[in-house]
Amino acid sequence: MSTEKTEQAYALAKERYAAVGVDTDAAIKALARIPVSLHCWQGDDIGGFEGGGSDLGGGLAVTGNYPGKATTPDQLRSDLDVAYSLIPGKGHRLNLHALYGEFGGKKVDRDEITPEHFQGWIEWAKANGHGVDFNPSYFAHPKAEDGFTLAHTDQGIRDFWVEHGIRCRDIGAAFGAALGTPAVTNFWMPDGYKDTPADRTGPRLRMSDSLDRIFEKTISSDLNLDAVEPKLFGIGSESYVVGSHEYYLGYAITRDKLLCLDAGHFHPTESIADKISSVMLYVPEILLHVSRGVRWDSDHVVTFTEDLQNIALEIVRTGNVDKIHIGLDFFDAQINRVAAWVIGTRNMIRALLLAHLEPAERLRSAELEADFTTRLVLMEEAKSLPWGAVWDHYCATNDAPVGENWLTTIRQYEQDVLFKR
Ligand code: RNT
Ligand code: ZN
Repeated sequence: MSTEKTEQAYALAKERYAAVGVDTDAAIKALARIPVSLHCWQGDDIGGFEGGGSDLGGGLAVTGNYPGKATTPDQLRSDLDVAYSLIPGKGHRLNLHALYGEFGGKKVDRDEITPEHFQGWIEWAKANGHGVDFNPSYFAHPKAEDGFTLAHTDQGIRDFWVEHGIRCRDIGAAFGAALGTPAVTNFWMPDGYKDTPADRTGPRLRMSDSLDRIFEKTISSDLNLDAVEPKLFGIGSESYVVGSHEYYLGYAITRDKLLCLDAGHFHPTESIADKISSVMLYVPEILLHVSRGVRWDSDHVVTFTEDLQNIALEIVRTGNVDKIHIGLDFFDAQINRVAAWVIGTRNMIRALLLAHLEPAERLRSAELEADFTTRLVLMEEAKSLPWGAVWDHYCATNDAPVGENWLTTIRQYEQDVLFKR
């Protein structure tokens, strides 16, 4: 569509929205300030650059073998550059796992990593205006092979992983200092039992002890923010996960940590949308791992589902978006990996736009007057308001392609780069 037509459609949409009390220009302005953190691991099936060849483990499973996977830091950065160029808005972030350090062919174990190994990422992020978030990697390692890390019964193994956690916070802080925006360093550990445990308390006590040791040092929240990520179950931890929702909710509240809500980490009929307003009352900030579980925590590419729309609505309705860090968490190796990032991130931003276009004032006043008929009418009619025209305008004015045209860029990149790897 021509720019002229996009703008004509936007002018009509703006008028239509004004009639229901929504200022589309204000919505766009608010949206432009929200960063989304792209997860590095969609680019290479959570491979990383340690070169060890350990099984992924931790219950993580990536399916598919689409050609062109990134195998070096430069390749991954180049793929990310293409993805960011097709996503509207500036200042989107990168969510990096510890196993993506640059080790120059040397064996550097997880308890030896330092900010030095992430210098390449720091420089790239600085040059491209990205903030960086960080994650210790408690999987794909011989010391995590039996499914336990920080809650392991073996003191030596716990000590090893505690050291990893301590170093990761320092690396997060180094990113924060270099980039002028704090890293959210997110702790997810796979610890759990496949079959019915005899003791559910012991591992949780060991986990708390390990985490308390990791978090002992105070680090300024200008540099680093710690988050903890609960999970209901995983492959190989079907019967018991040490870091359950109740466990980490209590931990985060008592230790003043961020709680991470992953959309795939609850019972399939449960949505994290409803949890946001509750946990925000008791923890300082939250991190989201926006994902799409299909029948289980399958980490499918985020599509424009009702669940996603509800998550975005609840983020915006809190009126506290600065305290909600939006990360993505999916991995699909059956389709072009760069396209997967673009699809999922554009959908996240699209859902945030739709949330900003909600006729919020009219809905709330109907609700306060207990006029539930009006509330339902407004909600349903809002679904067919011309928000697509606002989205096209947003893309056009924020350096991103309008509509599906971005796929031609991906196809060209396949021919020029990906298929030559
Ligand atoms: C696993 C968690 C975790 C991972 C990443 C790779 O169930 O969701 O966030 O997906 O850290
Ligand atoms: Zn997650």
